[in-house]
Amino acid sequence: MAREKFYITTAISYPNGKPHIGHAYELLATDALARFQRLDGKDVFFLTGTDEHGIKMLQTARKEGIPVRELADRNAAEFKRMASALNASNDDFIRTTEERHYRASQAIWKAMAANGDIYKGGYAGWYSVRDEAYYGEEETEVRADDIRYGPQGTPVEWVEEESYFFRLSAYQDRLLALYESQPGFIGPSERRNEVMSFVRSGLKDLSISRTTFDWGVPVPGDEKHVMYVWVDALTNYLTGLGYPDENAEKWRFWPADAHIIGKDIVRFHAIYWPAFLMSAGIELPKRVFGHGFLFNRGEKMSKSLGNVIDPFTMVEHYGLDQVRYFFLREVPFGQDGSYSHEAIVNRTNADLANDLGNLAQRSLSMIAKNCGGVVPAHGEPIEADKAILDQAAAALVTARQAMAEQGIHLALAAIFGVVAEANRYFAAQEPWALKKTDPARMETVLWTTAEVIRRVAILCQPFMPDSAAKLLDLLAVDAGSRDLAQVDGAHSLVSGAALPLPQPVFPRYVEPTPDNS
Ligand code: ME8
Repeated sequence: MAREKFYITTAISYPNGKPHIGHAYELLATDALARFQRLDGKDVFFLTGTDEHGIKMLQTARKEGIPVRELADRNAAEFKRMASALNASNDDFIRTTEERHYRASQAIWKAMAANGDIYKGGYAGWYSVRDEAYYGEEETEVRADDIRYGPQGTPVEWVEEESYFFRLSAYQDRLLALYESQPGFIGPSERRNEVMSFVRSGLKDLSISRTTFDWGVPVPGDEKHVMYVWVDALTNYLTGLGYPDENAEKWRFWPADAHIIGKDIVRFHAIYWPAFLMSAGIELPKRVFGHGFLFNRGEKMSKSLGNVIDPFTMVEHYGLDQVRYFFLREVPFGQDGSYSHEAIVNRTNADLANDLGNLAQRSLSMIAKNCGGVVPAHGEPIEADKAILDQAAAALVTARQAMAEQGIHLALAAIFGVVAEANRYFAAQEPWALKKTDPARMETVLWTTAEVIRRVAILCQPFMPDSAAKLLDLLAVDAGSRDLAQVDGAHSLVSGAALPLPQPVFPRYVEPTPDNS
């Protein structure tokens, strides 16, 4: 039977600077969602990349005194390096300056034009270069500094030029019908409500081309114009699957199952994108999920505030899986979150080093010492054994449900709930005391603990791939037996199987001192 397909994407980032922790956060959350579905037997395609056109890129290049293509090349390389530093499992990395993307963007443009949705006119209105967005006058305000700002707090400038328009106003009712009939189209629900009220308040036609610069995809048949950057940017999700070649091998992944993006760009994904697709006669994605923003100790990150934390430094300093775990566990996915040194250290030491790491190290060391280095035997289970094994099996059900709705933190809470309970189980059963009084029961307790660790480790793979693999290696679980379907009693550890010598998997974070830094 053909496996069910699953197509997931991140936003594509502007490479006008190096990647920051917000970019890293989105990528690793999406990676966890992709890995989860892969381990759950789906045929997954995961796309990320860079959004290289637009005025913001041009202005940054001018400021640096370099050609814009050089800026794009330099920083796109940094985004690729970040994907590998974060152990992202993306299947492709798209750059919007690639030839394949020009083809896709021009094809969707032609399809929208053929549907009668594109016309030429003149644009006069406000534009934010930082957001690469057009705003209605009523969405802007002049502040005390005499500068006019848009709804995201970025300055806007007056633009007046000849432009092609997309008949967005014609899609208002169809969009509202979409949100009504497919309540899961936009998540979380606060974002859905915002979009619905924006669309209800009325949609104006959208300016979709510019003539005052040429850094963009040329408009087919009128090369004086380049496409508005968001028209080409959104199309990346199709380019990645081979569009416009609908016979492309990867086209079978369309429609996207989830576009994972930040809350600031929900309007583009939940209004413009489905309207473009309807116009071009292309199936709509199933879900757009807007995650929250990360703040450094509650302050918004910005280059001028000097609190932009480099994800490379963070991973080097705290460890990759520690960083992955921290962000995915600490920040409810969909809400804003804050991070600080103390919070990362606390999660690293409390959850990983103490709860999971120590439990594995203590139980596996006891097995090595007292059970001849093989998986111990296990007798008739008592209620406590059954309860902890059942909780581990139930965590899979919870995690599946949560991950299907991007509740990444809920999945991790269920998994680490098992770890906390397993620690209580281990302490209450006192296998070290049983060693003298009832060695057979000691073996059952150690087997049960090791089996719970096996289940937890399988479940941890999407979030902490390397560390989970190390745990599974310590339990001698072979590479073909690590799918989520194996988190059950039918695939339990087999008594008598040889185990390698236990090694610590989750080091404690120790504050650097002048001597050891
Ligand atoms: O918006 N915390 O690119 P981008 C969490 N090119 N997420 C953050 C964040 C933060 N502090 N800062 C940014 C763009 N992001 C467009 C997207 S998609 C067709 C085109 C998120 O480099 C942001 O919300 O400004 C977005 O999802 C992604 O990082 C890229 O942001």
